[in-house]
Amino acid sequence: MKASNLLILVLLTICFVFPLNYISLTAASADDRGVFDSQVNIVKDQWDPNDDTLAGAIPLPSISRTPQTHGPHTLGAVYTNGTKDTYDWVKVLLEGSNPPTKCYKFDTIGSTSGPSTYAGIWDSSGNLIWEPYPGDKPGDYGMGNCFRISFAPLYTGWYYLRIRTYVNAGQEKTYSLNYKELTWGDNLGSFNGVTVYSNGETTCGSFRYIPTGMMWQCVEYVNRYYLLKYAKDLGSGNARTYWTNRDAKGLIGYPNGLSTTPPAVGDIIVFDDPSGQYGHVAIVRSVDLAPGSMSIRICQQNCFNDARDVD
Ligand SMILES: [Ca+2]
Repeated sequence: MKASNLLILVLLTICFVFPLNYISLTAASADDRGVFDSQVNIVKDQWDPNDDTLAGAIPLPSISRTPQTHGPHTLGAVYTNGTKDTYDWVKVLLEGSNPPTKCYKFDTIGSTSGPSTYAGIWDSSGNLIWEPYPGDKPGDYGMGNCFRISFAPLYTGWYYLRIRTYVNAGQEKTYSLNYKELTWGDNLGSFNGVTVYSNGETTCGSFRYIPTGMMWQCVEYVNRYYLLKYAKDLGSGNARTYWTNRDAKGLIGYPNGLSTTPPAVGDIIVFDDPSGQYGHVAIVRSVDLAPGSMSIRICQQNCFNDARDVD
C-alpha cells in the first residue's frame, strides 16, 4: 500500500468549510416596504445625499484586523426634490498584490429587518471589479437581511463599495457596515515542508485561485501537498467529492468502519457534509496504532484557521 493511494471516509455531522447556503428573502415583505417608502418622506442620514455617487464616497478610517463599524445609514430616503437615496458609497484604502496576500471582509451582519442589503466593489474609474455572485445577493449566505463580502485585492489603492437594497433598489433600509482585515494568508506553520495558510474565517471564500485551488480552502492544501510530495494532480472539486471521485483522482478508498487497513501518514481524510455540499479534507500527519492510545493527527486548512490546523 502506498501512502498516497489511501483514502478514508469519515462521516461527521459537521461542515468546516461553509455554513448551509440558504436563500431566504421574503419578497412580500420587501414589496410592502417599497410601497411604504414611496409615500413617506423618510429622514435622510448624515452622509446623504453626498454619498449617493462614487465621487462622493465616504472614506472609511484605516482598515485593520480590529473590527470597525460605520453607520448607521438609512437608504431609501426621499429628498425634498423628490429623488431617492438609492445608493451609499464608501471608499477604503486596501493593500493588494498579485497573487494577493491580504483579504478584507465587509458585511452588514446584525441587520435583522427590512430588505436585504446588497453590495459590490468598484475601482476609482467606476468599473465593477468584485461581485462574488453576480445576479444573486453577493455573499449573503442566507442571512436574509445582510450581505457579506470577502475581498482579496490584486493591487494597493482605493476601492469603492456601493451598498443598495436587494431586488428593488431604493427601499427603506437602515444598516451599519462592519469591516476588517482577515487573518487570511497568515502562515500557520507547515507539515513536511508544505505551508498551511489561514483562510481568515471558515465562512470566507476568497474566490482567488492558484493552480492548486481557491486560496486558502481545505482542498487547496491537499492538492498542494499531493503535488509537492507525490507530483500528483488531484484536480478540483468540493472536499466531499474527493471520496466520491476517488477513482478518477487515482486514489483508493478505504471506508471508515469497514476497512481493516489503518491510515498512514500522507493519506487524505475526507469528511462528508450532511448537506451534500462542501465537506472537508485533511492530510494525515501522524498515526498511533498502539492499543490504548490509538489515534491519528491531521494537518489541514480552513478548520480553525490558527496554529491548531497544523498541530
Ligand atoms: Ca446615500
